[in-house]
Amino acid sequence: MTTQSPVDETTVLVVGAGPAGLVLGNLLLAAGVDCLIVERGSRAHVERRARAGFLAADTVRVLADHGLADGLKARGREHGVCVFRTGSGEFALRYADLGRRESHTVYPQQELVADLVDAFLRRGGDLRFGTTVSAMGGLDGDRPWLTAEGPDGTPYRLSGRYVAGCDGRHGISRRLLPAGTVRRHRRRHGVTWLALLAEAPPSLPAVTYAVHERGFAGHMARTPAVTRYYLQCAPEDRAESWSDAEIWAELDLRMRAERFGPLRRGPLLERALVDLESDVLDPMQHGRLFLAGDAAGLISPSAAKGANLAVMAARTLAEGFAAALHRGDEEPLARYSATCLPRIWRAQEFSHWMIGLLHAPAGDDEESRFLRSLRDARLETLRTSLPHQHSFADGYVGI
Ligand code: RFL
Repeated sequence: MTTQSPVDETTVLVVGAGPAGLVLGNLLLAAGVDCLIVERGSRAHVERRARAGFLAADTVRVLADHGLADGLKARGREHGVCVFRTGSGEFALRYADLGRRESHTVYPQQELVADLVDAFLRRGGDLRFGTTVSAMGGLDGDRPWLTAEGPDGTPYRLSGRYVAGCDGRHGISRRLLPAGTVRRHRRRHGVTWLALLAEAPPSLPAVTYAVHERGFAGHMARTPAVTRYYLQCAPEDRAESWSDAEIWAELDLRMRAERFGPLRRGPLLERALVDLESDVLDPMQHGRLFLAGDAAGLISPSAAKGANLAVMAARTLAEGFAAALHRGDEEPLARYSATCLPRIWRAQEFSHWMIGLLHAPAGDDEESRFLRSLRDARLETLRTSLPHQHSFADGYVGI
């Protein structure tokens, strides 16, 4: 049930009910800080939006420390191996036995979001679905405000002591950091994926990355009945222009099904194009506005870091708000960007390296040939060098 409280004054106004906003909201309530979450989508929409699935051990610890991990402990699955398939064969990297010796928990993002919504409402939180923030102001003063439009379309004002912009890459908050105070760091990686969700059990026991002359293909378990696949495609492709038959044929080819065994097919529940892109703002705050998650630091899904970074930023921000409000200590909030950005940049660096590990241009020009040979050398180093495997394991599962 959506709660609709008459109260329009709170302490922390949270925009967006994705992983960042919901973790922040739950941690604030647990710390005794009033907050209110405003979310544009309906509850059904946010609880069905399939995206991430791989949660790092650090993320799971943060959730468990705050009583938010019951669902993922009960239904998530531990995952500690990834496999690379190339023209010369395949090799498995048991990253849970290397480096930090940590594994992922595979738990679909929409199930985590549903658990977080449920926990927030059970704690008595005020969560307004179907409500869009259309304006924000007073960020330089001590009483910032938002204009929100609820399901009936009537605008109303909300005010608080702080605003947390957790409204993702297309949200309003990131546009309100004044030009001149914030520097944007952006890269479009020149790679496009067709992201697919198949109603089919995983075909393979591990995440499998296939490097093929026709482009990258990936296989990632989500649940015992649903599997995510990725197919690199041309940037100008349209998701609908791929037929189901073409998708499965291309997956078979790139995953080398003839050699390693067939993929389990099923209806495609979702297909969407994802342009691999990074977009980091520095600082992630201005006055009383603080950004968290994709709003502050979009990362390509190549290394499955986005939802994890969102949870970690929400934890840092919750601690900052609690320190300021309970102890009058503004220092952690003042340092918020400086605390988060090194973590974001380490994840960006690893994610960027993964893009170069898995992709290279197909052309027969000199540069394409050079980049393909570099990619092949990287894969060979990873296959044969134990120090590189330890370092990969740290970057892959660390956050
Ligand atoms: P979200 O999840 O986008 O939530 C933002 C929310 O803000 C709302 N909103 C507004 N509400 C009110 N007023 C407005 N004006 C508003 N504007 C926006 C939106 O409706 C939305 O509900 O951002 P958040 O919380 O920062 O979380 C980020 C993660 O969702 C994202 O990083 C991950 O999904 C990225 N990602 C992955 N991350 C991982 O850690 N592991 C993975 O395995 C993984 N796989 C993926 C992914 C992202 C993918 N896509 C779709 C790019 C796989 C894919 C295909």
